[in-house]
Amino acid sequence: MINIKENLELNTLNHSCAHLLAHAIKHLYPHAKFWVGPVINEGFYYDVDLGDDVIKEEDLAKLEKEMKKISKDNKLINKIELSREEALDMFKDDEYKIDLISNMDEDTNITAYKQGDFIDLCRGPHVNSTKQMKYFKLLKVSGAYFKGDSKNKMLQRIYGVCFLNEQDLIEYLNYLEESKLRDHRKIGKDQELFMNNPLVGSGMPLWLPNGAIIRKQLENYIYLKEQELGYKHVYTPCVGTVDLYKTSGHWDHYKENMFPVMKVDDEEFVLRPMNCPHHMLIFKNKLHSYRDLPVRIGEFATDFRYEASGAVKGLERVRCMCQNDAHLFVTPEQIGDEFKKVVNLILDVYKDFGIKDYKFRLSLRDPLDKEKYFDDDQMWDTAENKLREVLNSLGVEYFEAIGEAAFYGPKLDVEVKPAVGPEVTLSTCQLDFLLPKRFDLTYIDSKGEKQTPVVIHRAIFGTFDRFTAFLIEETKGIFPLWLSPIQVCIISVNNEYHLEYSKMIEEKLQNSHIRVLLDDRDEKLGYKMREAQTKKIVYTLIIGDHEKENDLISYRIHGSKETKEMKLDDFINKLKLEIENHEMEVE
Ligand code: TSB
Ligand code: ZN
Repeated sequence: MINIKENLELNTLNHSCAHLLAHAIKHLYPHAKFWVGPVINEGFYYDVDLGDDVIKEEDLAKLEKEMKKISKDNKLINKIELSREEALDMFKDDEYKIDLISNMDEDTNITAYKQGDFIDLCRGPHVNSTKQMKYFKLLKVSGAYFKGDSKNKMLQRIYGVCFLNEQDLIEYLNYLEESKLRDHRKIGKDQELFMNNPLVGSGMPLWLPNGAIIRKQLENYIYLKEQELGYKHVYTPCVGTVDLYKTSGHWDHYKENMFPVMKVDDEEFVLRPMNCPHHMLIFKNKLHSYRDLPVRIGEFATDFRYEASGAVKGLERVRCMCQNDAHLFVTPEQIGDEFKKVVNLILDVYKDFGIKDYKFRLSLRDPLDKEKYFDDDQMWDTAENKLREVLNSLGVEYFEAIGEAAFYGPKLDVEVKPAVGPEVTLSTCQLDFLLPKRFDLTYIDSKGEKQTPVVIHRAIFGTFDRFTAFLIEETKGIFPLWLSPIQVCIISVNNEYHLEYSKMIEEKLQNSHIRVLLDDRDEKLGYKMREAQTKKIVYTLIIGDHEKENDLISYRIHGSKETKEMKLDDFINKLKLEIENHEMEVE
């Protein structure tokens, strides 16, 4: 979707439309006072103080009508240059404008823009006439504290968007509609996948039984893949002492992303933001020969990170997350091969999930940022060049991003483009020469000498949280069979005659570990079938006379109107196969 702020023409148009909105507000609410009305990526907004009046969603149409009227009037938009005194005098009754003017540098050229009977302090630029704003829409209204400070007065923020032609506006509104339909927070609530509660805290989702089923399937899926590739899984505590994170370097380079210290007796703990230090200690727990390497330590590990409250979003950006993490301890010669295996695992998983639209980002350090990055240019150059070399030999296309590396080393991040919204970083594979040194890790090489291993940090799903958010939005909550919280819904057409047979089917499915719901309510067939649809259940079985007499089941797949019939045992085998193969689509 187009970024309006970055498009020069749309930026000006939207800025002018913010003035058009303010003009209309002034007509309908003459006492209104305005704070700022900037252009944002998605259009524009205006913050307004309406005294005791409140603008609700249903008032937006009225405002749009007034905006259309002013637009039709074809008012010319004129720029007026003002001296500081003139500006202060012109807006003397408006404390918001006085605040703006007073905070301007002495040498700022102060300008205002006038259209008909409306004048607003503004830097511009603007379009020439109100007539140029024809294709706009007011989108929503919310509260916003003056200057974003909760101690200040609450203003009303009205959002809108404006395009150059009707087609673009319609497309954009359709896109917004689609985004709303896919929003994982809404689907998560409707389908009881996860919830939040302020008593637990912001960015700390609670996974409900339906969501937990999905997560468990993802865990089982990736666990098996990792096991086949020689990973050993561990469990470690989600806290560590401050000293642990001082040793790793997190304390010096990652502290602002961490929760504050907890003191218990004589120990100082932090909630861990990453699991690497724990895995380093597990490696260190015994002597290693070069023959043992690579050692691959995996964990589904809970981490806590301080994310700004405004950035927290559903399961996509959380403060408590579970990484599908692993640390691979390798000899320098093994880096290339082991890295390739990780990239192949990522590609394999993406193929299973039908993820096709993604880019590899080589995240490098910012050599000037000595605070974020460990200060050892030679180590960084070695790691970055090695990573480039591996990527080139792999033949994958990638782009470079300065300042996106972890503090301990460069990363290969995978940016995935979802059906709606901006790219998200899911998988990551990182090269680290630092932490093994800081933890004094060693292995014995073929000559019997001590060497330091290199560590590859990697997360295939990234976190289960973010990956699930992505899956919900991709599938619109219609999950593939193997992930679906309820896989089969059995509808007994008439309980008096068909319930017993339906119960037998339910039991057989359950014994085959298929997640089943028997709808034996005394409701009409059509009603029960519609409900199975809204619950996004993959298979709906309809059990009536025909099925009972012929020892059959009839089924419908979600979204299809076609009914097929089958012997129960064949149906069970078909489902088992589809589940085992992690089929994304079923027939
Ligand atoms: C891979 N130490 C490494 C690990 O060994 C590490 O922590 N890397 S990370 O910082 O890049 O995080 C791994 C993945 O977690 C990211 O690729 C991203 O997909 C996911 N992630 C990061 N922050 C959040 C968050 N706040 N909410 C949800 N997922 C997140
Ligand atoms: Zn790590």
